[in-house]
Amino acid sequence: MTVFDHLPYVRFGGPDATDPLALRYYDKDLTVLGRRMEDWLRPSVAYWHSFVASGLDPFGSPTHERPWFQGEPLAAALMKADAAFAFMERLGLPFFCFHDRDVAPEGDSARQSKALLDRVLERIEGQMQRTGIRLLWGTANLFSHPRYMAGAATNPDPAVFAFAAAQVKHALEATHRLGGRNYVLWGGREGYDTLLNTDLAREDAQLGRFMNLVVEHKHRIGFTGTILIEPKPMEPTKHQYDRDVATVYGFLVRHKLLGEVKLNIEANHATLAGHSFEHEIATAASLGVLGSVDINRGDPQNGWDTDQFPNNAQDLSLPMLEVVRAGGLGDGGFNFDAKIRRQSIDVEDLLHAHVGGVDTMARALLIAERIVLDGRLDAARAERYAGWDGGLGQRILAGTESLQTLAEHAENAAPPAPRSGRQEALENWVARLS
Ligand code: XUL
Ligand code: CO
Repeated sequence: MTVFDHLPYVRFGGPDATDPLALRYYDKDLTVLGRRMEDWLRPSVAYWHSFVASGLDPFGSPTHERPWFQGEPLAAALMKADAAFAFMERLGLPFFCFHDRDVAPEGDSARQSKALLDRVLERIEGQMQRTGIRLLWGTANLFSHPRYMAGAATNPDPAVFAFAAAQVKHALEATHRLGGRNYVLWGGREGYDTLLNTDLAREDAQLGRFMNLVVEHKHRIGFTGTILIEPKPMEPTKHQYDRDVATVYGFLVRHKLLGEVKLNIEANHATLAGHSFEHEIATAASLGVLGSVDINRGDPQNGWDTDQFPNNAQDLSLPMLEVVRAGGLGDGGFNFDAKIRRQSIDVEDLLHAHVGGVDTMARALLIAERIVLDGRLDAARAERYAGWDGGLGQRILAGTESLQTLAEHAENAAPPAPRSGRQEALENWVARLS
């Protein structure tokens, strides 16, 4: 028996359904732009937010009661695994994601922690077989334990680097064992709180070496999934090195990791960096490094990572359009890196959150489909750049023009006439299709 056993199995009921836990839009087998809806979205449950978070905040104690929050740690972890799969089975989404420390307790040594992880993996493997739920990605928690307070790979102490390396080795092998499709590195403590004690050049070199070691080990063990870095500009540290997509791209180039590592883009991390979510997705796609998405939303009035479930399909339609334009996420997916609020203390709240979240994504995908099928947005964009498709534009890009020849061209031609960007007309098209 688990605490989730009394929850109903979530079913598709269509837009007119009256059951609050029925799906209105997420119809996993519906064909959207030639692909099943589930294959576009590949939704995933985050083990940490759904089964580990307790409602604890900087001002107050845990509010969510779960039986596995107490008792002998290994027995509690096994109980948590059974409950997690009972929940996910009822929800019916295809994937989950986890940190090593979400699923298994930390032991007294790196060796003991690995043994504990292996014990729980056995249970998780059985549950995955039973339910058919797959692993989107695994990761290592390199930020909670005090040993990582000054960073993991970027720690001033190489012994901490080695400890983190051991942890990532075990978590990567665990991900491989469970058939995970990606492995994520989020550098929560890879940054600084003050420049007064920080050597930026050393820390960049350390982080670059660490990522190269991870890639080397991936190939050594035959893991065919994708290594992903998750950008975030700040929180928990004042400044994090993986600030945003463009910054991480520079890091990949600098450390010769291009082609080996892609990005996991999170909505609320994009907004923390002062970008829109769609900007980060479009930037990653244009640079060829779009990997996966952590889906959530921030609060427009708060400047921190509130990790709320998405609930506004119109807001999400432009990020979704960028995913569709990129041809989808490949082996990636949309992982709900989102948590229920501290006052949401009934287990039903967790189901409502995911049902609303996945329906919002489905609605956003349907809006993106309408925009693509309508075609006016793409046509307007193509027309805007049409000059670059022939004559002068092609010669410039091919490198056959010089400042000298361009000056001659400009001096002999009539000055170019400004043309409207038509922003309001385009915004109206999108709004009318939403
Ligand atoms: C933290 C965050 C993490 C990563 C995985 O802001 O997003 O949960 O997704 O470590
Ligand atoms: Co995340």
